Order: sequence, then structure tokens, then C-alpha cells
Amino acid sequence: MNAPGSAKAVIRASGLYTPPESISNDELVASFNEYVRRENEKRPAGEALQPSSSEFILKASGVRSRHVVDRAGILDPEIMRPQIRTRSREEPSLLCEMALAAANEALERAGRAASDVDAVLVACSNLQRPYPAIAVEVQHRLGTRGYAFDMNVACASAAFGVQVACDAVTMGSARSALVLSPEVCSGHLNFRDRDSHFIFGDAATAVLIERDDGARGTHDFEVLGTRLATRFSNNIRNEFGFLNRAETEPRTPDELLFVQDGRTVFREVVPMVAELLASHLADLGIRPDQVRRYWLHQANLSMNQLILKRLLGRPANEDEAPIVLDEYANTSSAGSVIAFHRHQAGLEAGDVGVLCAFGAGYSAGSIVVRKR
Ligand code: CO8
Repeated sequence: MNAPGSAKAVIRASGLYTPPESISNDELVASFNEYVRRENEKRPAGEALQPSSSEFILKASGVRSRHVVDRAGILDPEIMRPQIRTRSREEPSLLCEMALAAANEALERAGRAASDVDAVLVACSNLQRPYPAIAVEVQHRLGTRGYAFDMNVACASAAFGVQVACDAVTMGSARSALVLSPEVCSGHLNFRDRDSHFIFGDAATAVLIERDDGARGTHDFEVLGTRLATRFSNNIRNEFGFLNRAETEPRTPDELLFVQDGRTVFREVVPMVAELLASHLADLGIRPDQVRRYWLHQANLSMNQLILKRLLGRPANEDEAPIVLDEYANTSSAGSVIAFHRHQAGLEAGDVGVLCAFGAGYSAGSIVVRKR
């Protein structure tokens, strides 16, 4: 729980960067199936690869398209990965650039200058390099004060980052903190894997959190409480790391990408998240049906529907639990914040909302807020 003593945290504003290029299911499937056709020409009949299908993707996940940093490389059956220009040390990194765009929107919406901010957290699944921290690079380019650091709790990173930021502003180690979640999921996705080639997209989000000093802003949400939970699982895993080069049995590049047992993840994470939300709301004295809006992690449409059915005892409608994964696919830590950023219409002062993110680890976080 955050907010010890009398200090409270407030979300002042959010920001979003959406890469301009996007890929529809049909385009992605056409590229994948062309790869399968070429590959099968080289394989014995018994080892033929199976084609993908847009119908399956929509039915299994709810995804219709995804924004990506590079469409051409992903769709080329000979390449099937984003082609990202190598930058000099003097240029901003790609993650820094995306995070800056989202951060600037959040600052503008809050009516704040970068110099008002004294903590920057880059909280995301896919960090571009171990060091220097992307967050310190953002701090430098944006011109914020204080300190900055990176953190990775997979898809739940933004929720964990918001709790850390709330703790910082309520405990006094910062007055104002930016939680940034730039995600280039396409860089870690195996576009030759039929089971997962459709799952992810790219985007960046920002959340500006301040110590509540009584001043009112147009986009304010008072943070009523935060709760995090983790439970170890190998069912979503990425083996990429600095020890790869030292391993006695070297692995191929494709073995160092995202892998999951999607069925098991679905089965195990739904009850974990429903229980987290139920207990968090109960401890705050809020019934699940008193929540006006749920901004859930955007991995799978049926998963979100099932979590809310467990929680509410009935299906939630799209107004209660908006969906952005149809356009964005799973943008890992950015997903629930994109839903929050784009779906605030209809909320009135006093309305309660819940931002909830979950993913690899397993990890899950719940942030309960009230519109001011
Ligand atoms: N086209 C056609 N058919 C297919 C395809 C395809 N592309 N893929 C699989 N099939 C077939 C299978 O072969 C299977 O056939 P059969 O029944 O004959 O064996 C059938 O469809 C069903 O397959 P699945 O059981 O795999 O399908 P599901 O209904 O379970 O759907 C999903 C698969 C969509 C993956 C689903 O299980 C899901 O979404 N699960 C939840 C996963 C989730 O939330 N994961 C979180 C990951 S995010 C995270 O935390 C990590 C962040 C890291 C960042 C990422 C960087 C890349």
C-alpha cells in the first residue's frame, strides 16, 4: 500500500507515443504464410510448417492490428524482424526517443515543465541496453532534476513503476516523478513462430505522478492505493542476456526470443489477477461494481473478460473495461496505460477507476484511483 501518513499521490497526466506504421492481421499472415511456403519447399513432407490465419488470431486474442517501429523488415519473408538503424553514441537511443515523446505529452497535459520533475523511471519489459540507464538518458535529454533509473517487471512494469513513484512522492524522495514505458516488443518477437507471431506491438507511455499539494489539474486522479503481487513461473520467458556468449552450449538467436505457454499463462494468471483485484478493492472498502472503469493489461481479450466476470459476477461491457489491444496488440507494460490514456471519457469527479497490469514473472499490479 502507498500513501503512508497524510501524504497522498496524484496522477497529474499521462502521455502516449504510437509509432506511425502498423500491420494488419492479413498483412502479417500473408508474410508468415509466404515464409512457410518457401520453407516447406526445402523440408521433407513430414516436417512441413503449418500456415497461420487471421481468423485464428482474432478469435484467440482479439488483436486486429499492431503498431510497429519498422513494418518493412517485419513483413519481408526473408527478414521477419524490425530493421533498426544503428545510431551513434551522440544520438538518442530509440527507447529514449519514444519515451521522450510520451513524456512530453504528459508534461504538456499537466502544464508542467521538465524542470518540475525530479525522478524519471523507465519501467518496461524490453530494455535496449544494460547501461547507462535509458532513464538517465531521458533525464539528460528532457532536462529533469534529481535521479533516474530503469526497472523491468515485464508487462506489469508500469504498475510497479507507478507504485515506486507513489512511494517516492509520498515519502519525500521526489516531488514529481515520470513513469515511462517505451516498448519495442517487435524486437524480441519471433515472427517465424506461428504460436506467437501475432501477439505484440510497439508503443510508449508516460504517467506523471506528484505529491498532492492541494492544487487541481484537469487530468487529476487521486491515487487511493496500490498493490503488487509476484509468483515465480517459467511459462513466459526470455533467455536473452549478457551470459549468452559465455554459455558452454551456444544457442541460436531464435532461442533467445520471447517464448510462452500461452494456454497455461491464461489459466494461471486469470485467477491470480482476479484475486489481487478483489482483495485490493475489499481492503479499500470498494465493491468491484462501484468501479466505474477498469483499465486492464492488454494481452488477450478473453482473458480480460474472464478476469472481470470472476470479479463482478457478470460480464463487463466495453465502457467499463475498454479495449485497445485490437489496434495495438500486446504492448507489454504500455498496454494498461494506453487504455487509461485513451479512455477517460465519461468519468466524473468522484468516479473510481482501476489500472491493472500483469505478465511474466508472474507479476501483477493494481492501482486504484479516483477522478477529481
Ligand atoms: N494460426 C492458426 N492456428 C494456430 C496459430 C496460428 N497463428 N497458432 C496456433 N494455432 C493452432 C494451434 O496449433 C492449436 O491447434 P490444435 O488445437 O489443433 O492443437 C490451436 O490453434 C490452439 O492453439 P493454442 O492453444 O496455442 O491457442 P490459444 O487459444 O491458447 O491462444 C494465445 C493462444 C492467444 C497466445 C493465448 O493462449 C493467450 O493470449 N494467452 C495469454 C498469454 C499472455 O497473456 N501472455 C503474456 C505475455 S506478455 C509478458 O508478460 C511478457 C512481456 C515480454 C515482452 C514481449 C517482447 C516480445
